[in-house]
Amino acid sequence: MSVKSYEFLLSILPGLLAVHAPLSRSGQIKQIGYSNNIVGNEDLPQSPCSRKCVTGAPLMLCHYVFTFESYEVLSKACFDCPNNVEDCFRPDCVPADGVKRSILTVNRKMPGPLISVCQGDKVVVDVVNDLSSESASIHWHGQKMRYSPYMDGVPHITQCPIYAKSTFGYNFIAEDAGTHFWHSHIGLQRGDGIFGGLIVRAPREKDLHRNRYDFDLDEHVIIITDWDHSLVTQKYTAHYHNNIKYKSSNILVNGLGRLFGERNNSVPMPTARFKVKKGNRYRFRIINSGFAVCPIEMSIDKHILKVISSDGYDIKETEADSLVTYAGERFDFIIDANQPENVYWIKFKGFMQCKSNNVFQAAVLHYESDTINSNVYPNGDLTYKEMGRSGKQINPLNKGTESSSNTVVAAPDLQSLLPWDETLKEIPDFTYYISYDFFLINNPHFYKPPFYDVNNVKKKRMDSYTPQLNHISMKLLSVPIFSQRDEINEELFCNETTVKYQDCRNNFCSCPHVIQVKLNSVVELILIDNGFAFNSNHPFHLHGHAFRVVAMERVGLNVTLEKVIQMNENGQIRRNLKNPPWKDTVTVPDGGYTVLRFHAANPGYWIFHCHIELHVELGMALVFKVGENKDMLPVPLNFPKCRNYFP
Ligand SMILES: *[C@@H]1O[C@H](CO)[C@@H](O)[C@H](O)[C@H]1NC(C)=O
Ligand SMILES: *[C@@H]1O[C@H](CO)[C@@H](O)[C@H](O)[C@H]1NC(C)=O
Ligand SMILES: *[C@@H]1O[C@H](CO)[C@@H](O)[C@H](O)[C@H]1NC(C)=O
Ligand SMILES: [Cu+2]
Repeated sequence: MSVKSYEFLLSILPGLLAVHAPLSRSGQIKQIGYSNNIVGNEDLPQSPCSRKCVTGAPLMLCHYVFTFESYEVLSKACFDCPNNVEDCFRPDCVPADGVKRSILTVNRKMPGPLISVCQGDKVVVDVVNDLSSESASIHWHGQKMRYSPYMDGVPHITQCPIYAKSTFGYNFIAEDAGTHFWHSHIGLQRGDGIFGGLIVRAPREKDLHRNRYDFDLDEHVIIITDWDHSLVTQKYTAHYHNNIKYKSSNILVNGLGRLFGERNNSVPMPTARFKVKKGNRYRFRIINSGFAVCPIEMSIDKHILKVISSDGYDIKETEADSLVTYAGERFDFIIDANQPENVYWIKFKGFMQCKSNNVFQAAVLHYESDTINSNVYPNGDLTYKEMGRSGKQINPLNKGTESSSNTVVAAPDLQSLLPWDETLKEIPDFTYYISYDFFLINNPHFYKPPFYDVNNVKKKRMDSYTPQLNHISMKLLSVPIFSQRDEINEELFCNETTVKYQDCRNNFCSCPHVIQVKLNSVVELILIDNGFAFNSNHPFHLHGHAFRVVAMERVGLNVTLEKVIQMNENGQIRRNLKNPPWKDTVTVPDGGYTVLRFHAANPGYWIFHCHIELHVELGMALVFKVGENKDMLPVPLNFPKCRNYFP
């Protein structure tokens, strides 16, 4: 079916929905009944859009209703979970790790519905915001939205927030194949449960790794997240206003987990379980949906990981004992089920804010066999200490190419299988430094001179640090700068040059941070984590584009912008331009730099931000304006608008 006929069908859809398919809380199947190509689609793995992707076969329109709601872990829908394990898998039961708390859900599931489609399918998601007061949004992480930049899901940038009690219909073509995910892009909602997988498959014959595995199943998607035992906002206000240091409480794997060791659940909770058959090779897909500073190492007892892809871009197959992922990253890897039929631990070890409580989690790799029943676990309890695995590790924490024993997500350690393109020309068109750290400044969110000034509140007791990019905190406007760009006075935009006179190293600077780049130029970003305040780690995500990772190095415990500029001018930053991997989310070693190249070919306003949820909420973000307003696609007629009002 051509894109044109989609457009026609979409134009008549809203009316149909109103007549035949009132929006339902449970997100039930909408049988629109027009053509076999238009299907309503629940989130079941066997949903019609999740199918074998074949070249030339008809594309589909995959329609979902996503209802946002405040909900509870272990609600009454869970009956006797975990005493009766089957009850934990009843409809609407969110078992999590067995600790009751308030959460936010889409369709009373966590993770929310898995969207699994073929490349080129049309995805339509009606987001019904049934929260009592908060607004909502969904970002489709990994989709560049080349033909629908207004569907990027970033409130105040590409659209208005979806207000409580209103519905917004997302509608885009799944152009970018790979392992992706969707998540709320507002406040701290991802941390409270608003996230889910988005898998876009290309026909198998286009897959460069097609002969390396036998199965690529939705049930082998692994979504991991760090987890808390109360609403995240509560933890963060305590962190910032009462100096109660933020510590993660657990890690969940596909929404499941257990408290191991001395924190154990009195009745053990079920963990995630991934079934395989001996003799086969499986493509697994891991998505890190974490929200705090919690890099997670994964390994599987007695198995190796053959990593083949990251963020939807193929890389040369690379074997590893363990793999570290950061918030927002995805990796695909192959597992050979070549061990004796048994159950094996899949181990997840958390670092940084997850290390404080020795947070870890486990799931089960289960070889199907007549003698192994579905509730069997590998023997023994687990401890944090046993979680790590020695040997080759991909994407290690705060390490770069300074040592040849590290395997980082930059060439030559990981190599793209995609051909040369313009991003690899020797001299980029535009080089931009983005330097950051945590700063002790009078951020009015935390301090209020003269009453409690940063200098007169006792040090150590009440230190609240502000993470900033080039000493600026991103300030969102009430008017979305993309969808209502005609109403914006661009003199409001700032960058480090325009705020120079404000002395932002000593004063708190907050403004709409927008960097303009020429359409179709090759942009090089040099990201620098100064690393003075304390040891941390920030994964960065660029919307609307993917990038090549051409360098990644740790310089020392700390490094200044000036030092990196000098290194660059002295030719000491070695860029590896031979097959550097493509990604859309990448880490930067603390006290070091990562160098990215992207081709600014997608006109629009695209946010670039740290993927730690609180950090972006505090303004650790900026926007790339790619091209001029006239180069950008118009928003659809009647696209929602918002702005301040003064009588
Ligand atoms: C839970 O931990 C306690 C204290 O360490 C221990 O006595 C008990 O056996 C553990 N229970 C389970 C089910 O592992
Ligand atoms: C910073 O803002 C000024 C004033 O609008 C503009 O001339 C300059 O090009 C901007 N710099 C960048 C890198 O966008
Ligand atoms: C910066 O790193 C050096 C070692 O490389 C260390 O001696 C120094 O204390 C660090 N400075 C700060 C402010 O952390
Ligand atoms: Cu951050």
